[in-house]
Amino acid sequence: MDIHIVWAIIAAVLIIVGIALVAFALVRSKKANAQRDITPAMQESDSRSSDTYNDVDSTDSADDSRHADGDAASATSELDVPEDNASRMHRLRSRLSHSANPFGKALFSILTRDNLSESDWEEVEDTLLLADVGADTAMGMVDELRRDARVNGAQDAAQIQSLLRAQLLKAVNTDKDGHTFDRRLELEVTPDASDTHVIMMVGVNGSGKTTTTGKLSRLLLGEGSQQIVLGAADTFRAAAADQLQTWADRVGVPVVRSDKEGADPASVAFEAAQRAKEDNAQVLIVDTAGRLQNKTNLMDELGKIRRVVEKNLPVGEVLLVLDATTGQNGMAQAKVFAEAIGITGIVLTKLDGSAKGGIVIAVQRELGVPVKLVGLGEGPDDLARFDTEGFVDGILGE
Ligand SMILES: Nc1nc2c(ncn2[C@@H]2O[C@H](COP(=O)(O)OP(=O)(O)OP(=O)(O)O)[C@@H](O)[C@H]2O)c(=O)[nH]1
Ligand SMILES: [Mg+2]
Repeated sequence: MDIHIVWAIIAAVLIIVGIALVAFALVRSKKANAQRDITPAMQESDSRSSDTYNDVDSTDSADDSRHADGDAASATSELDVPEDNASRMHRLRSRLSHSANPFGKALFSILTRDNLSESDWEEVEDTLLLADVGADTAMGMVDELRRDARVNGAQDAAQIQSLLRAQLLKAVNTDKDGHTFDRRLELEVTPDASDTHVIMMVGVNGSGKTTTTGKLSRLLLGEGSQQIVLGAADTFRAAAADQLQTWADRVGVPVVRSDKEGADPASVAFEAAQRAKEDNAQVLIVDTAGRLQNKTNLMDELGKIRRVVEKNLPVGEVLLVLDATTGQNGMAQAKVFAEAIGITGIVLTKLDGSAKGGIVIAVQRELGVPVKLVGLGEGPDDLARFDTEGFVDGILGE
């Protein structure tokens, strides 16, 4: 065949292939544009996370799930809707009252005896001690009950019952100096919508920090918070960030994290604060490690996390997460945290598995800060605001 004809055929084939490739590329780009129109926010957040968070990943779980099927509406419906507040309170109130050791019943049966003797009063004190209310509080309550009984001349059972209830409410609601506790979270005390409120979770390992971080984000979403960011500043265990991510994915909350085990937790916390600030989020919750090589390291690290977060945002709340089943042992650890970094409130977890309800009174008196939240189970919505009356009713066995 003539060489010119061969070249002409090759040129024709190349031109056809070229045209086909250009047509294919045009169809692809048209499809991509259509996709972008459906989820503009998604694209914005993607470019943000790849531009700004190279070392520390910022994963926007809601956006990721939208990527997966390219259908924003169906992805949204896959997210959990946290339980609303009224139903949560109703469900957990009875669990809270059952968690309290009904030592009030025992007290009541002693107090309704005729002519209380010295040994009866000792029995009252022992009952309080057994319920873990702490020695000082037990003595104080006995003194007040004795005085009240004399002053009021309480004779009949109903009178004694209401006296006891008032005493217990006072013990649960006031600190050592008689000041009434304010159980509101800082974000409710200064509810300026333009502010980002930072909550740091601290406590020994296994107390329930990560679980509570997840549950708290659900509780706040259920109460109407629009945007929450989580910071996975526990880099001691690689799995810790995954654990937090799982919680976040369920409600579509972004997590700022590092996948490197042993990464600097303070830098994760710093990035998290930066992201929360840039996003104008209402709340940033920072999960921290409960264990390091030693106690001093842990306290130093928590201090550093706090300082770097405060370069961007003030830390309004430091919640100490305490396992109620550890009783008086947990108290010693709690004091170390309180002294080293200062705390603004307590989350008492695993109250569902504890019959030592008196620990609420003891820990508040000892640390001088209120129990703001209680964990009442392993379910995602098993976290509640502490409800004093429900709790005291439980103590009284009502
Ligand atoms: N029954 C019950 N279990 C709880 C509660 N809160 C947490 N837990 C369980 O306690 C265990 C430890 O919880 P985590 O949230 O991992 O504890 P942590 O403080 O983050 O632990 P580290 O990350 O190791 O420091 C998990 O199995 C939780 O399900 C609660 O209120 N009730
Ligand atoms: Mg944890």
